[in-house]
Amino acid sequence: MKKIHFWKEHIEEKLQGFLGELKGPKSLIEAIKYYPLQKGKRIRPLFTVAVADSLGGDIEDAITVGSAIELIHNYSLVHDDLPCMDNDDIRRGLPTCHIKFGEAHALLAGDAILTYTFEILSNKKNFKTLTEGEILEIIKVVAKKSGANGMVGGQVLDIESYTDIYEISIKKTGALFEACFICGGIVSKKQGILKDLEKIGKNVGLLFQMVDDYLDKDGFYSLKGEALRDDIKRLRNELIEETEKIFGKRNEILFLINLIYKRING
Ligand code: GRG
Repeated sequence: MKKIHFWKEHIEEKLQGFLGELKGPKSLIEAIKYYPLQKGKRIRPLFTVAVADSLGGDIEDAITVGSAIELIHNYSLVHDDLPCMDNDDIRRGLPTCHIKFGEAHALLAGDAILTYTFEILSNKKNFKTLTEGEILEIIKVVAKKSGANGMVGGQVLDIESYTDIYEISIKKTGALFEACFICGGIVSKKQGILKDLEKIGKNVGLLFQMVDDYLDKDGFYSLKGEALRDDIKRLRNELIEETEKIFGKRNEILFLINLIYKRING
């Protein structure tokens, strides 16, 4: 827990640092900073750092990559809240980005967060231990998992009321968690286990979405009702087993999985 707390503080500092360097019209910069600098769980970057920590990767580089993925997550929330999507007025107990800054600024802030993510990732000076090849690989993974056949694709299936909730969730939510795990592996120079890491990331995303749906009583809950609790428990147990196989019994990844799981018990 001590480690998680320390990493979370560093992720927040890293985000503040990156966003503090960004230049542009004042109104746009304010809208860009609004979500990423709010209090979030930072669960995605924490997984990247926890994976790197368990595999002997450089923590500072993992924090940089994780923070970049956290920016993608925040851009997706800005766009997800827009009137043309979920049309939400409140997020994290505060007015949503478009309510505070207007729709056009929120749309453009989301665009700029997305492009800034790749500016950060493509700057070799932001990394201590990664080769250009590894940086390129990370950029490719993050782009692919957040794009048309990943998070954005999942969002499209969702708004089209596509019926396969597993496919929607694996793409909309799981793909970014897959990126977190794969990138933790790349930072740690463990090419041989990237497929295994991707699988764990997918199932962590699925667990996250199932728990969220259980609490909101929608999505998977609409399909399964209270039986969803058993599915969540089963998936959590499978995940713990898979994770222990690769990382052993003492690591922060297990703690983060249980943090997601425990939300169903209030
Ligand atoms: C609009 C391009 C585009 C994509 C949207 C929003 C989205 C894709 C995916 C979110 C999927 C998701 C995780 C849904 C569950 C809703 C939810 C709880 C989102 C917030 O994620 P947290 O809990 O947020 O990690 P914090 O506030 O901790 O950052």
